Amino acid sequence: MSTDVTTNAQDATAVDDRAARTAEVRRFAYRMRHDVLNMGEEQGQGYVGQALGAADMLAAVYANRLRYRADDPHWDGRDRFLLSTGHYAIGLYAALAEAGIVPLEELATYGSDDSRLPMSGMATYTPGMEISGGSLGHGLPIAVGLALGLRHRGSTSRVYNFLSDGELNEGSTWEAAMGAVHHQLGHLTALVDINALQADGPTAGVLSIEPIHDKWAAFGWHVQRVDGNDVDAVVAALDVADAAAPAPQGQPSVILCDTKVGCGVPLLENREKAHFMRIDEHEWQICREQLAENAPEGVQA
Ligand SMILES: Cc1ncc(C[n+]2csc(CCOP(=O)(O)OP(=O)(O)O)c2C)c(N)n1
Ligand SMILES: [Mg+2]
Repeated sequence: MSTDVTTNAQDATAVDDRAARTAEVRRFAYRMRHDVLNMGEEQGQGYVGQALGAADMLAAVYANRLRYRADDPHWDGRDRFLLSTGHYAIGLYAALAEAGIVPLEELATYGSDDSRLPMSGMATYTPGMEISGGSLGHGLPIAVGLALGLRHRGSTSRVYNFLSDGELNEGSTWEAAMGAVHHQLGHLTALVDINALQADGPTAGVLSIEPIHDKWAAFGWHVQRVDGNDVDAVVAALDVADAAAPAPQGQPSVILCDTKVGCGVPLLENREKAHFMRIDEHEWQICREQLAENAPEGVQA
């Protein structure tokens, strides 16, 4: 059976179903966070903080927006979701599993030898992983080329690029941002996880990106900035982005999402050395219990 999640801009805005969609996104994100904790425990460490922080963004795309067929990850009519940040793979695996593209039970193999789910995202290993993203700053350039190619072929697929605030320090990102506007790639949406963190410390200290709304706007993008852990706001922003450029010819959109590292698990929200977290054996269960305390309606805690 094919799961064809189809929500084009016209359908989404014509039908006032946003409350139902956001409720589903919340449940999806909650299950993703559980998956992330389970995968993290397999390794005892990892990029758990980013995955928990970005879960609402990923869920808003996968549970609400993206067109895909779970049983046919290479279906030509699919929307493309490009994860620039290979180290966020643990978060995308959770989304792919909840979307039915990767079997849920396979998450237990995360990071082990011969697994299809390596610690850094690899397109050749994992169904639904469109690009290998370890070298930062390449996602948006690839997205621009892909969006151009799809339009050339007459496709109506949209292209989403997920990138991090650290990637806004990369010159290649801004070359691509310029190219997207030059080529009027209206079917391209960039989602930036602004978690204010990088490997070497806070983004503000490494190389400040502000005023980031104005920079994207100056490059000619349609810009929105939202709380990336406010599911209503992210879902609404995706609706606006698609409605702003419903066709493959127009203004590309960027949604700047301010997120909290470790979101949903207070024990991890204020952790030092949050880029690559080491979590003690006894802490995983505490994390799960803390997450369950805020389970959304309709899911089993
Ligand atoms: C081109 C490139 N330069 C440097 C690195 C090393 N590196 C890995 S993660 C990272 C931090 C990037 O910032 P961000 O993605 O915002 O970090 P996070 O929020 O995950 O802590 C860096 C510099 C890399 N992978 N690729
Ligand atoms: Mg960051």
